[in-house]
Amino acid sequence: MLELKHALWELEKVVDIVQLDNFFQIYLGKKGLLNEEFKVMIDLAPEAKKERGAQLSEIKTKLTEAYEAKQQHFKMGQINEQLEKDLVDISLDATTQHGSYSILAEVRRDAEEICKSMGFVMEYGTEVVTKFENFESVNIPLTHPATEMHDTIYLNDKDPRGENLILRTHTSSMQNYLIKKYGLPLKAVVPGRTYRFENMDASHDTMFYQMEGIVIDKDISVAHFKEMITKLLSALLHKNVETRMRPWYFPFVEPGFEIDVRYEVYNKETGKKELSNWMEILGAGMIHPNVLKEAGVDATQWSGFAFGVGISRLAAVRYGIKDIRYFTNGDLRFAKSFA
Ligand code: FA5
Repeated sequence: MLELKHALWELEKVVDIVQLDNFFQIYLGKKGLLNEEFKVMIDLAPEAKKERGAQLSEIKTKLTEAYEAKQQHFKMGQINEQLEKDLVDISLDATTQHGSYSILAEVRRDAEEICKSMGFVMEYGTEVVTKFENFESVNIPLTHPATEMHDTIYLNDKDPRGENLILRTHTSSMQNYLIKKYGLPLKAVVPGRTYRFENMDASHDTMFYQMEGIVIDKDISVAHFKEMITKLLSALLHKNVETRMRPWYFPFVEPGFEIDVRYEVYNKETGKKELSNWMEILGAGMIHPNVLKEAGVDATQWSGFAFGVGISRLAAVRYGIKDIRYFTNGDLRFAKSFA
């Protein structure tokens, strides 16, 4: 005769889903012991039938509950096992380096940090600008031959004046915006991409990085600029540099100059230290009164200097790279050699 206690004891011994299926067939299945008992019960006297019927119903309920609980237990076990197998470790191993900055990005980030430590505020600005921002706001009339110095890349989209937007040819496009945004005195830098329709060569690319610097205050002189730029370039090039100023024409400065640098190098052949050749690295000058006026500044009260340094050329000097086009030609062998 089927007893609940015995059946539960049997269930307890079951250790996997296959044994559980067998258990079900033996006890709870269509041809299982419980149904057999129900069949036998039909022949009993009414009183005994009632009593046995109640007993069997209780056995059926309790056994089914216990069976289902065990079934659930095995299912959860299977799910957990699967989850363990499918587990993806999304944490990165902090001891291994995954990727690295390009050297151009590294020099730009360095420049940003150095300038911040020297008290400059920093803005990136936009690469798509109006002709007003790129030219007129910095004293370059659109008919001026200087626009040809910056062979410009035009976009189809138009600005509110109905003129085609352009890709900025220099970061000086931000000068007017910076003065209006921050007011005076001002000490700001703008690192970022610039674009020109250039004849490409080892020191000219069509996309290159510049960093604009602008300082406006009372009684600012060329001496302030020379002192600051020598310190900035030495920090950026990781060596003490000598700077030289050559008079140069930029419509947005007066006087204007180009800055060359030279520094000590080791000559492998002679085994002696010597000075490198002068290398042009940036344009600069005292901000033209027209640029100040255009931004609403009283040019009789305030003065300042601005500079635009070629980050791509700086990176080339710092790492001894002969051709700046390596930075943008996507050659992985070059990128990996600095990773
Ligand atoms: C300018 O772009 C001026 N806006 C700089 C300036 C700012 C002058 C503020 C005065 C006051 P220039 O065209 O010379 O000037 O460019 C400045 C620097 O950008 C250059 O010295 C050079 O380092 C870099 N540069 C210019 N053209 C290229 C190019 N095609 N490829 C790579 N670097 C370039």
